[in-house]
Amino acid sequence: MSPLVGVIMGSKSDWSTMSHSVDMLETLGIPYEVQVVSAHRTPDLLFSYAEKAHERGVQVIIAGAGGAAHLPGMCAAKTHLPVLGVPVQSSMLSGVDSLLSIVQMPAGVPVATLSIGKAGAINAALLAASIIGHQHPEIHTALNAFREQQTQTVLDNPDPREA
Ligand code: RP5
Repeated sequence: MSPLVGVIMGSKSDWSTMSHSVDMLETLGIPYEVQVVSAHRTPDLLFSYAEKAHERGVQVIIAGAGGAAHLPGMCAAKTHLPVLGVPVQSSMLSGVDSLLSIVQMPAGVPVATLSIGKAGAINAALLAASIIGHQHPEIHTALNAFREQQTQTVLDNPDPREA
């Protein structure tokens, strides 16, 4: 099946964070593609990726980057697809640099910005499921099942002292 979600990241060093997006996409049964695409080191590749993603059937792009994180914004500038930006936790500034680089887009070129790190990567996949599920009801079904299981896990484990 052709990919519905494109997961891109600025460096292989982002994989330990962005793998959480991929894990959640797999949990929900969403076909995806994944690739390193750097805004700074491979700008031409970024432009061609963003311009051609919709031709492959991609409906949402998840873009993770750290530091001077221009990848999500530049990607959004070259596609009409929704771009979900994940700020990767950087070693020097703990990801605040990544967050601020992604979140404050000028009016006219939106990036839906998630939280820093693992939580943002997981939530990007869940948000992609919400968006794509309108055309693919089985994805909404999988998303609802995940949420029901998450709720039940909390209800079944009310004692915070137990592992
Ligand atoms: C960004 O620079 C990447 O997204 C990564 O988070 C950061 C550092 O990249 P490496 O030097 O580890 O390749 O472009």
